[in-house]
Amino acid sequence: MQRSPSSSPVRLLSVLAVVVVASALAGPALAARAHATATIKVKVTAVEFKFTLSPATVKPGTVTFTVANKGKLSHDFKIDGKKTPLIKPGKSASLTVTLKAGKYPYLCTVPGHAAAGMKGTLVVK
Ligand SMILES: [Cu+2]
Repeated sequence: MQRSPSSSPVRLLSVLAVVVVASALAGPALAARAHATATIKVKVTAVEFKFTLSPATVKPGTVTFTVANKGKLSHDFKIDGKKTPLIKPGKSASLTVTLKAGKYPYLCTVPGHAAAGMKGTLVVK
């Protein structure tokens, strides 16, 4: 950038101020972009009385479960302390959790459903 000879100190200061503000705004945005990784998507199908997860194993990161209830009763899906609302037959809901490597049990919290088979373990590795 070439400075014109007529640049006054005041003008330089205001240019500096703009640069400072611009980098303050750009800083967090760039940091967020650098840390962002693609969200992993898992399709969950709920029926009486089981869940099918696709894929059944995921890498660590932010995982969005899209739970489709293809059964005839209402179901929900709970994993890592979070759960979807109760999902009516034919409806779906999604749930996003951030998972580290490990094994995460999941289940339907409607009484009796987990015991009947609506549970499993998601492996994150
Ligand atoms: Cu259920």
